[in-house]
This record gives sequence, structure tokens and C-alpha cells, in this order.
Amino acid sequence: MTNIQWYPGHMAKAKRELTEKLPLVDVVFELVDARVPVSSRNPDVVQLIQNKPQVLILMKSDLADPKVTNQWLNYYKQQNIKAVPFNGKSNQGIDKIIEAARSVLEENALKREEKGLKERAIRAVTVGIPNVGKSTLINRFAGKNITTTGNRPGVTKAQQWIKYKNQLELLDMPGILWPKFEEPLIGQKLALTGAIKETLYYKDDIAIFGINYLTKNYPGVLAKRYNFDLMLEEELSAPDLLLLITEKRGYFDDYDRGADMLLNELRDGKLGRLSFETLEDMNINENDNK
Ligand SMILES: Nc1nc2c(ncn2[C@@H]2O[C@H](COP(=O)(O)OP(=O)(O)OP(=O)(O)O)[C@@H](O)[C@H]2O)c(=O)[nH]1
Ligand SMILES: [Mg+2]
Repeated sequence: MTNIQWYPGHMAKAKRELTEKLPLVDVVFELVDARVPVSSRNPDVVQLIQNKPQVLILMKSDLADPKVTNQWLNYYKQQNIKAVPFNGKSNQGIDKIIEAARSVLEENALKREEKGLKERAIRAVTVGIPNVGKSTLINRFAGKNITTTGNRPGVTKAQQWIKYKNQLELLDMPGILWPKFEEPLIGQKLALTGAIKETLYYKDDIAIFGINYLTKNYPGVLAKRYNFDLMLEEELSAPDLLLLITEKRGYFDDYDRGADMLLNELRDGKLGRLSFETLEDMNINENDNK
């Protein structure tokens, strides 16, 4: 497995930009990938945003295993972290985010009232790692496509506020955070879910990583999708399974093409709703109170 790394310069710039935006907002929407809610979180965020109220938004929850997502939601509740599952592909759920923002800002609202200040729209900024759905969420608030989704960042433009029903104002420039992966496992999970540029890893490595996770945690999913005997999931090694899947698709021994197809289907949800990080995987006890 290649050791995937970001340039420290990127990281420093992203942090600086976020620090500049913070005084402008009441609340930070931290976007994570519901399928890998720990690995897709930059551990520096807590320190970066300091005491700013925060709502954790579990993006792509339509692709994640609902049972696993519920476990995470219970855990966040216990940890007093406000978390909302969200599907950027649907037209629903925005109000739940606003509700969550209101609830973390309750104290601020009371203070404003005491001071005799008028109620005003909540101001927010989104932060998250590449490809987590920042632009998608902003577009959902705007009710139209104002930022390009699936696009690379880099085009500088003036910062604007997107107004949502007089209730919320969202900065249209999301804070980009770079993932951290001192641990190869984090890099593998992020590559699998599509957060890392494809030129930075070998697709067959990541496909094999995915096959191993699926045969262990979701037995039968691969056999069903690629139409082979369930027994083979236990009998064959992950590389052999990749070869079998490649053959089943008629790509002969074009392993790379097979890996590419498998990764795309998995990311598109064609293998069903899957999560790649459970509380158990992360050695977190549901009743832990840190
Ligand atoms: N299924 C599903 N796909 C989503 C969701 N949110 C975003 N996507 C898809 O994920 C991809 C990346 O979304 P973007 O909104 O461009 O992500 P971003 O965080 O702005 O990415 P960068 O600008 O590269 O940092 C796009 O193909 C989106 O359509 C979601 O909730 N569910
Ligand atoms: Mg974007």
C-alpha cells in the first residue's frame, strides 16, 4: 500500500482559511462520511474551531448501513455531540440541520434576548475533507446549483452568504480539511469511499481491502452481486475473489478494470448500504463516557 500524504502546505492554508472564517459564524457544520465517520474526520477540527458550537453532519447516509449509523447516532448522543444523518441526493432533511443548529445555539439565543438584541438568522460554515459533500450541501441550502459538485477546489471567488428562508445564512466557501492518515487503515478506508484522488493509490490494493471487509462483515453481498457460490467467499483469498469478479464481468484477467468496476459499484451503492467503520471496529464501547 502506498503511503498517501498531503502536502503540509495545503494543510496549513486550509487551517488558516478556516480560522479566518470562524469569527463570522455562529456554528460550524462539520461534514463527515456516514460510512467512515471517524476516519473522515480531521482530528484537528476540535482544536481549530475551539468553543464554536458545532453540528456533525453524517453525509451520504443513503449509502451507509442504517444499523451502523444508528449505533453511531446513539454514541454521539451519549457524548453530547449533536449529529444529523443527511442525504445530499434527496430533497429532505435540511430542516433537521437547522433544528440541530438551533439546539446547539440555544444558549447564545438566550444571551441575545437578555441583551435585547433582535433574533437573526443563524450564520454557519461547512467544513470537511475532500469529496465529503460540502458543495452538495451548500447547493441544497441554495435550492439550486451555485457551486460545482464533484469538482476540484482552487478557483478563487468572492465569499458570499447563501440565505435559507430567513433562518440560516451559510458561507458559500466551505472549509477544506485534509484527512489525516498516519494509520494506513484510515487511508484505505478513505480511498475505498472515494475521498482520495485515484492517482494516489493502486486500485487493486483498495479493491482487495474492500473485498476483505465485505467478506468479513457483509458475507454474501459479493456472491449475490457477482453471481458466484457463497462458499467461495470463504474458500478464496481476496485477490482470487477479485480475479473471479473480474472474470464474472467478462473482463478476462484485466484485474485493474475489475478493481475499477468494483470500486465504482461499491461507491454508487450498487452493493447495498454499507458502512466500513463500526463502534466495534474502532474499539469504542457504546457506553463509554470520555
Ligand atoms: N449518495 C450520495 N452522494 C453524495 C451525497 N453528498 C454528496 N454526494 C456525491 O459525492 C460527490 C462529491 O460531492 P461534493 O459536494 O462535490 O463534495 P465536496 O466536499 O464539495 O468535494 P471537494 O470540493 O472536492 O472538496 C458528488 O458526486 C456528489 O454527488 C450524499 O449525501 N449521498
Ligand atoms: Mg466542493
